[in-house]
Amino acid sequence: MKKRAFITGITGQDGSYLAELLVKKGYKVFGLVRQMKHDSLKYINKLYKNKDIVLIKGDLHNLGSIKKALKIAKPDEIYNLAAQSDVSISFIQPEETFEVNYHGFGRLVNEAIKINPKIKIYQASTSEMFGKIKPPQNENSPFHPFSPYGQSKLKAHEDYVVGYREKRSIFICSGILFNHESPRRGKNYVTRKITTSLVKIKLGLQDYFELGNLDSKRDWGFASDYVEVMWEMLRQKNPQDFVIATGQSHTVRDFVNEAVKVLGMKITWHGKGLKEVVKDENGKVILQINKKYYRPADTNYLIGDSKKAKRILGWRLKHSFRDLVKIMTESDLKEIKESISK
Ligand code: NAP
Ligand code: F7E
Repeated sequence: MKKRAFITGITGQDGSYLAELLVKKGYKVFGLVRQMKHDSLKYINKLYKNKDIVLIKGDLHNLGSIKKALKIAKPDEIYNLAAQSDVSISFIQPEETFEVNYHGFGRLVNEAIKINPKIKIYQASTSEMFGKIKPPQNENSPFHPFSPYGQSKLKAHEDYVVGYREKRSIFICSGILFNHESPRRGKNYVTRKITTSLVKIKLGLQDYFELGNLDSKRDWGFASDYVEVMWEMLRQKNPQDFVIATGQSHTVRDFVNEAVKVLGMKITWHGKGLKEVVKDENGKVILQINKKYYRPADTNYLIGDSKKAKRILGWRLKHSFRDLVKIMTESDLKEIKESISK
C-alpha cells in the first residue's frame, strides 16, 4: 500500500518541491491549503490537475479544519512547512507569527498523535533560532533568536519537538535549515527581490531598487536540494534534529554582484552606510539604501555546520552559491521576458 504524507505549506517554495519529490517516491500526498485560487496554487497546479496530490482546505489557525484534514489524509508522515515565514513581518505582527508558527503547530501535533501515536512528524525549524550566536552554528550551538519569527520557531522546537520526543516518545524531528532559495522564493525575500529588480532594470522596466542591510551574511543554498533531507530525517531509526546548510556564507552585497555578472551588467559601488549607492555604466543610480528595510534587530552572520547531516543522512551540496544566483537570475529573466511579450 502507498505511504501517505500530509504537507502543510504545500503552496510555498519548499512545500511544492517536497510534494514533487514525494509523488516521485510513490507517496499518496495530501496538502493543506488556505485558498483554492489559481494564483496561490501556481507551483502545484500541475500535480493537482494530474490528480497526483489531494488538496484539503484548511488553516493552522483553525482546529476544526486540521481535524478534518487529518481524518481525510490519515497520514503516516507529516511535514509541517506552513508558517508566517517572513522575518520582517514578524516584527510588525508578532502575535500572528506566534499564533501560526507555535500554536498552529501545537494544534497539528496534538491532533495527529491522537489519530496515530506512531506518526512521524517533520518540523521546519530555522537558523533564525541561532540569532546572535557566533558561526559556525550546529546542533550543539545554543539558541538566541533576535526576531519574533525566530522566537516562535524556537518555542515550537523546544515544546513540541524536543519536549514531545523526550517526554512522550513521539517520532518528531526538526530540520534546522539555513536560508534556501529558488525561482519559487517569495519576492519579499532579499534574493528574489534582487534578481527580479535587476532583471527589470536590465530590460528597461524599472529605474532603480532599494535594499536595507547589505553586510548581512547568509548561508544560502538551493531549495530543491533541501527537501530530500526532510524525507531522509523521517527514515532514521530514532528521531533527531539536523542542521542543513552549505557551510559557506555570503553578504547581500555579494549576491548583488553575482546577479549583475549573470546579466552581463557593469556596476560600481559608491559611498558608505545609508548613502551607499550602485551606479550602472552610464552613471545612473540603480540601487540605493532605504532605512525602512533595516530590521529592529538582524541576525547578521550565519554559517551552518552540517557535519552531522553529512555523516548520517549523506547530505551533500549539489549547487554552489554561483549556481544558485545563476538559476534564479536566468529564471526571472525568462519569466519577465515572457510576460512582456504576451
Ligand atoms: P513559504 O514559501 O513562505 O511558504 C509558507 C507556506 O505556509 C505557504 O504555503 C502558506 O500558504 C502557508 N501558510 C502560512 N500561514 C498558514 C496558515 N495559517 N495555515 C496554513 N498554511 C499557512 O515558506 P518556505 O520558504 O517554503 O519555508 C517552508 C518552511 O520552512 C516554513 O515553515 C519556514 O518558516 C521554514 N524555513 C524556511 C527557510 C528558507 O530559507 N526558505 C529556512 C528555514 C526554515 P499560502 O500559500 O496560503 O500563503
Ligand atoms: O533576509 C537583509 C535582511 O528576508 C536576508 C526566511 O526564509 O531565511 C529567511 O529569513 C537578509 C537579512 O531572509 C533587504 O536584513 C537587506 O539580513 O531574505 P531575507 P531571512 O530573514 O534570512 C530564514 C532561514 C527563515 O527561516 C525565514 O523563514 O537580507 N536585507 N535588504 C533584506 N531583506 C529583505 N527581505 N529585503 C530587503 O530589502
